[in-house]
Amino acid sequence: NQGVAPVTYGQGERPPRGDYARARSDYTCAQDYAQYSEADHDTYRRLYARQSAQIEGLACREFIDAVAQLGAPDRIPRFEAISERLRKATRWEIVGVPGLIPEEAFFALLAQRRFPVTDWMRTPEEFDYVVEPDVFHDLFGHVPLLFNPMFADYMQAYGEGGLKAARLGSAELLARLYWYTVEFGLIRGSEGLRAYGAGVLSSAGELRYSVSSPEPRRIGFELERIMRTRYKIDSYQASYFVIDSFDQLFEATAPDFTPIYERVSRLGEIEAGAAADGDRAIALP
Ligand code: HBI
Ligand code: FE
Repeated sequence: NQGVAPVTYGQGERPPRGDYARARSDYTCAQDYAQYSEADHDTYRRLYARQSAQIEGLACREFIDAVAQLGAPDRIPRFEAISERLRKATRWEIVGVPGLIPEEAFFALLAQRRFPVTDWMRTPEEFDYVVEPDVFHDLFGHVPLLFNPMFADYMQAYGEGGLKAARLGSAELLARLYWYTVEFGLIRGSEGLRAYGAGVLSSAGELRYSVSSPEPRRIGFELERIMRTRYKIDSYQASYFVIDSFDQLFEATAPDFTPIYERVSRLGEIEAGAAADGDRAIALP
């Protein structure tokens, strides 16, 4: 346990929260369950109650069917208890991390079917918005869909693709793919337009906004278009990308990305809310 240097995130000037001194060299750490105050458990209970009350009709069916796997809704779950169920379902497990970790360490964990879950809880004052992912964002937003076999396979393929991209210096393109699928992705299935991205599912306001507001642009999933598109980290998304199925997402990670990187770097970036040639616009029902 030599401890690791904390990672600065976003513009890189804000030192992250979390106690990186207790992390192993792969940035993982045991969930420090003793750190949670009654206020922390109460914050979890209130966040869970607010989000779970609004998922019907807004979150995708696969998420709604799996969210109960988090266990009791009134206290912060023990990661090991969730991992026991998750291993049986899709051979994934969740591991504690002190907060955001460097991209390569993050990709490496996903490639091993180990999802990093930040173990600190936001303060009651941050109830509506916390800048960095906390234990609620990671557990409620990311973990339920890891119980879905196809999505679970996509997440591992994404991690493997990320390791390759990092070696090619293209990790930013993979970060955009993560942003517009795993964090803010929408899916249009038999029930209509629904959210599957963790950033949307764990947000009080953006969940409804993403699938029902006429304001944002909604574009059919297209890998190169996504890799060209910049994103904003501190407001609702100006554009959302829509898949038809998790199979489609998994298939998209199959090809070798190298030629895609070359084309993307030649074609140039697209601003978060802009339209681009060839966009397949997805209309509201
Ligand atoms: N670290 N703990 C943690 N959780 C994330 O979701 C995360 C990260 N580091 C980097 C990162 N996400 C993104 O840059 C990915 O696109 C790699
Ligand atoms: Fe996240």
